[in-house]
Amino acid sequence: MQHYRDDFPILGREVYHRPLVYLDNAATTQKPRCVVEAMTAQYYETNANVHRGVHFLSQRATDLHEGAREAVRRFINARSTAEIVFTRGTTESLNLVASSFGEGFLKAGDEVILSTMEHHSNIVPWQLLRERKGIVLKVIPMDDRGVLDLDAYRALFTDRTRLVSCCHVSNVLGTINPVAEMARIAHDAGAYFLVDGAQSVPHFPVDVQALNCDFLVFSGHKIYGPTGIGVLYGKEALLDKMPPYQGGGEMIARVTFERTTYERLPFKFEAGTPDYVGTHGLAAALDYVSAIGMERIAAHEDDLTRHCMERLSCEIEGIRLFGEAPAKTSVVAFNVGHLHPMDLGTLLDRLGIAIRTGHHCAQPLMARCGVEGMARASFALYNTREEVDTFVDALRRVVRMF
Ligand code: C6P
Repeated sequence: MQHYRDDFPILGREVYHRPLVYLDNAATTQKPRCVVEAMTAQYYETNANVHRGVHFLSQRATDLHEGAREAVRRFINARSTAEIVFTRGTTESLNLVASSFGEGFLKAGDEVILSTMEHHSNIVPWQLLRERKGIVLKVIPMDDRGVLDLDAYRALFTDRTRLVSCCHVSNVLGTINPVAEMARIAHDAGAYFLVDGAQSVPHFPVDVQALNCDFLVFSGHKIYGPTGIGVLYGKEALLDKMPPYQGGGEMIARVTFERTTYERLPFKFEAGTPDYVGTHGLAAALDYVSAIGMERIAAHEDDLTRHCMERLSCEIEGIRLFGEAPAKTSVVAFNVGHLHPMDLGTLLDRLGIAIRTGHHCAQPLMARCGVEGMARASFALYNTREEVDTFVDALRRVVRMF
């Protein structure tokens, strides 16, 4: 995968006079030239608001925007573009479902199941709903390796369970949850299943029909696309029954002061001018990774993850790795002895190595692991074994300083 590095200009830069080793890809990925150029070209050559004008530029911009929707549909193998709603990102997609599904489908006492390893974005919107509607939240426990307890999961269902909302891959542990099986269990119990794909869609092929999930959410910026654009996939029959999320232009069929009727899917959920340059950039990113092949990307990142975990566990005295599930990818979280992860991150940064430290927006998971924070290295298609080696060597050096 080495030669793809040239597609990412930022990887050639230095920080503190050292070559950049960027290992914070779970937070956001770097952008290939083709994505930036597609967006620049749109601003320079095809900028006009979409779905609104009869003029040439508006028609052309609309074609690009709707073409991007088709690119997303193809990428996750949805049945129809009516099932692809553009949002600002995973967080907004989750808020949309909590708000709209919550409004249309949930009553006081109804239950939503989450897991111990959820990102705050898949916890707080449900808590806000709990405050508004009096729903009940239940949590799937996990073992010390970071594997969800499926027996305990089965036991959580009651006749009030309406929805399970669970990450496909944990942004901290890297655990790949068996969401197809979990969705089947939810469906057998008469509940819907939402997959938070923020950390899976960028790393391996995700097929919504194969998973048979009811919703899937992800962010463009974690899959080499621009910031500020994301996706909500929802089964058409379900989205169709859900009330609008926000009101405004674009989502209406007809407005009078007495009554408003709503547009068909997916536009019912897309109030206001969409980020049509962002969608075009996202489509360029999806084309880019598709041309490389998601299976190849997955194999490469698995190799980096294994190599990193092996070297860390053999060579760093006092290391504690978080997340040792058999099915795991792309993320390696750790602490070393009593060293503060922030100190590790700061000293590694001085050596040119970018990792993330802190609670990773998963404080309940930190509590489960008995820590306040962790250090985390996370990989993308352009990372190399040499970079992993540079990181481990630098960490050895840093640890020796204490
Ligand atoms: N995790 C991380 O460094 P947004 O911010 O909306 O693009 O994505 C939110 C989100 C939701 N679910 C999961 C599993 C995630 O990993 C994230 C984002 C980043 O781990 C930023 S906190």
